Amino acid sequence: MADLNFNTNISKTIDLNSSSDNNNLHNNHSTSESHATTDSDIPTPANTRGMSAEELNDANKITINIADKQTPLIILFGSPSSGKTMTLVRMTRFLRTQGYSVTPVTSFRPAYDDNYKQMCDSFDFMINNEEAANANARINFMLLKVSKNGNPICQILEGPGEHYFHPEKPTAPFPRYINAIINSNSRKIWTIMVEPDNTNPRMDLTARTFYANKIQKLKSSLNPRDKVVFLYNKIDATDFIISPGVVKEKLAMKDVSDMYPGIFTPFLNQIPIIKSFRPYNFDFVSFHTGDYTKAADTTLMFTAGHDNYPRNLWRILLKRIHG
Ligand SMILES: Nc1nc2c(ncn2[C@@H]2O[C@H](COP(=O)(O)OP(=O)(O)OP(=O)(O)O)[C@@H](O)[C@H]2O)c(=O)[nH]1
Ligand SMILES: [Mg+2]
Repeated sequence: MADLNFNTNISKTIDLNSSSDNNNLHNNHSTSESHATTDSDIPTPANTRGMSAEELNDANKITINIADKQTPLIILFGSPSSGKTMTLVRMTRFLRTQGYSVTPVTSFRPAYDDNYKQMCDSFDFMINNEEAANANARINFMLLKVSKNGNPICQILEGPGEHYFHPEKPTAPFPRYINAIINSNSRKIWTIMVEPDNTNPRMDLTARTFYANKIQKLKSSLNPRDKVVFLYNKIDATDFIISPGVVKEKLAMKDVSDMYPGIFTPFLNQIPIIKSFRPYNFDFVSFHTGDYTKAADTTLMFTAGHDNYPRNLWRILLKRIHG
């Protein structure tokens, strides 16, 4: 079983020319407005987000610690700007209204990660804040524990999108810590984010095709008891909504399959009778974290979306946590 506790020595030097691979496909370009200053590979105070110099230079040096190996892990897997952080924010708000406790796991990152420490201290403030950047800038690499009446239900992991899929280095392998999670014995639910074709300039058709390839590879290394949920985020940017939380699911799935060629292929159900009523062995859910409006001072303001979206997602996650 892979060990989910890593240690590393901290180097103070940052080599701006260094890169763990040379698979650059596109030149770096700016993404959606909220990420205009954070998508570069060049370390700046805005995009270091608490990682050490060595970790920034080489994601394979990243140190994480998942102490609780018994409580299932929900991994928010997605490209940069696909909405992982805001999904976490939305789920936290919703789960708290349902009597769950949602708290950061303080031991997840080493003590030198000041961003993580501050994030743990000001988590409630960030979760309830109406300025999207307050969550986006801080909540980037974290582990949450969800409990009810003191009983742990699941842990939710979010990491920087580039670690899962880097649109400009689409064939780069996963950093070491993600491989360790893949190979660990913890029960895992992979929540794979997808989004419409017009919501993320970095995810053009070429990038989406590479993303689909990456998902195919991921599937081949998953433990057979791992579960997969496809989360179609930013559903508000599509025509598939009938009413809040009620979505033309078949059309939405076909849209994903067209936009990300081959993404569902490895999940085709092979079992003869079951495959006639359940063609794929994953769950599919449409999601809307909320609405984003620019205030006069250009601050991006967040308004939570309808409760039906987190309710639907939680119902599926609970089913997979227990099943
Ligand atoms: N229209 C729409 N936009 C959304 C939605 N959720 C997120 N966004 C937009 O996507 C941006 C990025 O969301 P994040 O949650 O920060 O994305 P992320 O996956 O955490 O990105 P990284 O941390 O860079 O990997 C937000 O600032 C919003 O502008 C949604 O439901 N609908
Ligand atoms: Mg994020």
